[in-house]
Amino acid sequence: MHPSSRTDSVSVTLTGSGNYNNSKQWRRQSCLRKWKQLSRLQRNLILFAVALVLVCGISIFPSVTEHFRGLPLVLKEEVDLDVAPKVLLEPAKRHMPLLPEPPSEKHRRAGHKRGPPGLQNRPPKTRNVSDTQIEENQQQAKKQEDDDEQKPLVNWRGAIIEADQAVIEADQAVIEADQAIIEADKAIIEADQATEVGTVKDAGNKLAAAKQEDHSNKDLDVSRLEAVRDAFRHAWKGYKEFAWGQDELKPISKSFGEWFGLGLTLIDALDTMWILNLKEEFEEAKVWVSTELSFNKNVDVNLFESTIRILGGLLSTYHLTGDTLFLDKAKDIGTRLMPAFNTPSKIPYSDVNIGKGTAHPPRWTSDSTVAEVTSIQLEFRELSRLTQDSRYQAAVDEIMGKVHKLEGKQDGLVPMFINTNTGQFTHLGVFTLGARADSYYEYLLKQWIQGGKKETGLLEDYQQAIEGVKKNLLKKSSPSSLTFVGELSHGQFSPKMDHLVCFLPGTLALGAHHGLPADHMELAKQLMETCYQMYAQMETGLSPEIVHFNMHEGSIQDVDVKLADRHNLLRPETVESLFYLYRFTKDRKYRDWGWTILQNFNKYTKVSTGGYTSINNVRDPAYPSPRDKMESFFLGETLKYFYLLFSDDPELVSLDKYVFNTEAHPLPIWPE
Ligand code: DMJ
Repeated sequence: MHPSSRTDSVSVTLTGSGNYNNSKQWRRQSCLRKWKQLSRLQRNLILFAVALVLVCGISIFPSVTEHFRGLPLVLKEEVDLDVAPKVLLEPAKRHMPLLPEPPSEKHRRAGHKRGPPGLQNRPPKTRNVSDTQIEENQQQAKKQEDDDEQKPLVNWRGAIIEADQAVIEADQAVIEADQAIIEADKAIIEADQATEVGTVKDAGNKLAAAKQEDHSNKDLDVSRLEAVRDAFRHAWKGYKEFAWGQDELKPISKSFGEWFGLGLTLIDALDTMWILNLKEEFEEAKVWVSTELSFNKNVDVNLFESTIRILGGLLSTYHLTGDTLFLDKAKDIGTRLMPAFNTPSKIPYSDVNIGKGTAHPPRWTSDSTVAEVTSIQLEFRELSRLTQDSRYQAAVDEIMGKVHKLEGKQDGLVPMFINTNTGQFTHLGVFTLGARADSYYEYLLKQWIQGGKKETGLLEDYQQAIEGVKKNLLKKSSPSSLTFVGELSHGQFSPKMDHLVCFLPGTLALGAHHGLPADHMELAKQLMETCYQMYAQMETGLSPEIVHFNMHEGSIQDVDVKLADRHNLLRPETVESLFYLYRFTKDRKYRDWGWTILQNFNKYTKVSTGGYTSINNVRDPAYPSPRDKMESFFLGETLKYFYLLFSDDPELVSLDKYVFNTEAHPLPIWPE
């Protein structure tokens, strides 16, 4: 039976033919008509099939919906990224786990969260997907992170972006700072280059200025040197004209004074002429020495004065010229002076008759002056060295040995008198660096230098004495606080200072030059200033013989000068010290000070007809009151030190080869 089989088949025709009407009502009536035409079995089969489809559809619905639910998010994100990159998206939504994480794992992660909050919002690992899926998810997440890192302005990671931004900004700042440093470096280099150029220019300018100054200083120094030579010529003119071969010129009266009758000024001035290169004058003086000078005379001479001026002058002239005439004469006078040492104590008498060969103390006393008996050593020691006759040196060394051990010193300071019979100090308790003691200190140092710095007893005595000066005699004046060297009389301090004390700055500086403590040089500078002020504060600009310093607060000026002390004898000590200070410091102020002093000598002591004169009153420029006497040391010392002060040649009597005696006659430092 074939029709039943056709009836059991389901034939569903969904589309009609003929007049096609696609309205909703026509479609509803058509479907109903066809449903009614079906058999009961067909209808049940169709209902069953529909029910089956519904059941299946419901069972697979979640995975399908989830599948289709995830896809658009990614697409949306991609769209969002492209279109609206700054839109904030929740990190948790982006990496929403397909299944919730087990609480234990979640807790474990939370306990190990590190870093800023944004960094802690990392997607938890999924547990309900395969490893591939996890990997894919991780790769996708990483890719996204990488992408995001490529696009730092995508700020879904909020703080991280901000942190990154901060890092970027910081990096940027570092870069900018680096750039700034580079710029600054460039600027510095440019500035350096500019400075170098400037420095070179500056240095050039300075060099030019220095050269200019050097030139003008040289011109100045040359003219000052020439001024000293002029001064000497003028002094020599008066001496030659009115006092030739005599001891001293009396320039006002155009005559001469005799002391020893030995041509004192001429001999004292010999080495000065040599040093000043006054050849003509030197030659004529030499002729006189050669033809006229005789020590075979029945005259009393002062041991000290004739030693330092005559013996010293002849020895130094011999060294400078090499002419044995002067050595022979030196040996002659030295030998004639030796009787002075024949005393009970071996402390020499002050006076010797060089013709008779007898000696004696001054008529009124048996004392000698300490400075006199201790300031003849350089000359007699040198005479022994030159003649190989030790008697000269032995005589003067014996004095030093005795004085070294004598009682009566105070902190190395010595009294002013020593008895030729007992060999003891007398007039104890009075201490000065001025008259009668001054060159004792000077010769302690200079003998030590002369002998090659080996005689440590001399050095010890010198250093102890300087400490004694500091302790007992140094004070400050008012109002200018000048350091000065006063005197001590039985424990009583007196602010009295002789111009003679102004040898001390030079001697202190010399000691420092030869290795003694630097504070000696400091003291030398302070005292140098004081000695200059002794000139500068006077109306004539010339120092008196003695000053008294004011120590009371509120004093108007630092120095007072007693009527009896207002004279100036053309003494050298301040100029001598200026020479040492300039040699060792090269401070031009010392030259300028010297120049001022020389000008004032020219102004107030120069005698128009020839020569210079001592004056009675340094406080009266209108009438300084000439004394009518030119001391031999003005030519022997004062003018020589002026010349050496203004000379730029350190080899012109090098202080490393020579030591000046107390009359400015240079004697050689003994070779080893
Ligand atoms: C010079 O004869 C010597 O310098 C001596 O040491 C002190 N007196 C005069 C100069 O003033």
